[in-house]
Amino acid sequence: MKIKFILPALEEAKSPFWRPIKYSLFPPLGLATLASLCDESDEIEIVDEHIQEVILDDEPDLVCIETYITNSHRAYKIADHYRSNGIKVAIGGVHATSMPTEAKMHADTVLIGLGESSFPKFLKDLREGKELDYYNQGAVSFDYLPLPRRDLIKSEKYLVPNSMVFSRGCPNRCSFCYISSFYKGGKSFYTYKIDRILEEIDSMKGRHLYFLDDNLFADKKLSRELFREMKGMNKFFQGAITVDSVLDDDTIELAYEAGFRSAFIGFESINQDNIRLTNKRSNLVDNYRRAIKRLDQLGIMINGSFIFGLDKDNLDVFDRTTQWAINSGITTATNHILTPYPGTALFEKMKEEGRILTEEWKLYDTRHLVFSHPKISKEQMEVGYKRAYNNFYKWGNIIKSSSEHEHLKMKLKHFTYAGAWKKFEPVWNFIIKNEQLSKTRSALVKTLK
Ligand code: B12
Ligand code: SF4
Repeated sequence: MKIKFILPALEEAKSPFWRPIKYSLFPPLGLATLASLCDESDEIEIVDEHIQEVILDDEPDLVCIETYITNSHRAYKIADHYRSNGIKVAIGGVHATSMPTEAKMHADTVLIGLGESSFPKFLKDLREGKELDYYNQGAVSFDYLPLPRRDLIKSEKYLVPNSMVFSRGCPNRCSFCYISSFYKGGKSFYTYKIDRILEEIDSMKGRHLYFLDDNLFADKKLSRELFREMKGMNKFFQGAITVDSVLDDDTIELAYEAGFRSAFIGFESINQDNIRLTNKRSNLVDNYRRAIKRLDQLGIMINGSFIFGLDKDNLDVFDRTTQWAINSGITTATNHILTPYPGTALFEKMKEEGRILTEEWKLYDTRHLVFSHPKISKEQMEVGYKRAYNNFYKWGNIIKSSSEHEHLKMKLKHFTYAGAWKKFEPVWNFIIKNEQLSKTRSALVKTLK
């Protein structure tokens, strides 16, 4: 069978605000995972619209499309096009899982949740001509899965081709997080076996790795074992962790010894009343400073993630949070306007309270206000959001924030990393256009080292 996997790009890909470097970071790992579950005889193609054009006048036997909330509009357009030509379309991914009935209007089959068990079942049914309209995730095991088909990915087009996961989901249930929607009703946390994880790491060339796990330290026993095994493998890696997991025990030291050099941390808010609203139990605002200091002393940079628009926020939230991040030596900031993704506890609550202003999913990109806030208007929120980013990445503030670190090495790392990420956009665009991204990878490793 001829199978075409597509990761559609969000509308923004055509807008002047498009940042090519942001979307040339990671290859479509979910689709490469699904491709590994096809038959050897299948002819497979993976198309990532973020880095290439989607040719629509071909005639595969099956088109499989991955949806996130912001690309769903485009995903449906592509699906409608193929179906109008009589080609079978299957849709899955985070957004289709939270809105299966909506997705079904554009697909022959909707696969809900993780595809590791349902996708092979669907393929078998399809080959026998008895495929269903919907497939639920079913019982999933990660024990004996083949490695993702990275050979089908255009690695040279990505800054970080070596992305992988060794767990899926998270045991926590923060009210705003997609976890509460994607893993609804079942287990919300799965892990791979240690041998399988090491095999996957070994299979990838290069020293840099990015773990896309939602929460790298969620199973401390497993991560500690992994980090002990990775010591001496000469890798440098990045990934997401929680505040409490930095302080609990010595896992963070083990991670550092294994090559962990940059942590994505969801601080979300510096107001504990807000944190209480989100049910994010891993965050105690009083612990933030201690966690940051520990990471700084070890030599691990921080990408701090912040949410604006939680109910206890006032108009001063943008400047206060930004100043706090600068004074704390946070290397890069990822800001979001609170976004109630459909299917989450937050969305349900806001819907019940009549606060959802629009269900235009394109606007659920964490840059637009899509619900009514008690104290901040839509315009104030969106202007404040932009101002927070602009201020954080002003040269003066990058220098100030870099100088907050104890050691010179961290000061320099911070300055180089933050500067390269936000201040050299035209250079990145030039590099991407000329297909030279792979040449910048050694510079990334040097900075992380
Ligand atoms: C890497 C990543 C990105 C990367 C690139 C995405 C890529 N190339 O894959 C970048 C940086 C570009 C990105 C950007 C954004 N992202 Co993002 N991203 C992720 C992240 C961290 C990992 C995705 C991943 O690879 N997962 C691992 C693979 C193995 O799993 P998977 O892709 O989900 O695929 C599995 C299943 O979903 C299912 N499946 C998926 N597709 C299909 C299709 C079929 C046919 C079938 C059968 C099954 C199936 O089976 C797969 C195997 O299990 C996820 C969070 C997460 N941990 O998943 C967020 C996430 C997907 N992103 C999210 C968001 C909001 C965004 C942004 C809007 C953020 C922003 N403000 O800019 C943008 C816009 C993205 C867009 N194009 O629309 C949200 C989506 C929420 C939602 N309800 O849709 C997530 C869940 C993060 C979060 N915590 O909220 N992102
Ligand atoms: S700890 Fe992070 S990944 Fe886990 S549910 Fe909360 S926000 Fe989501």
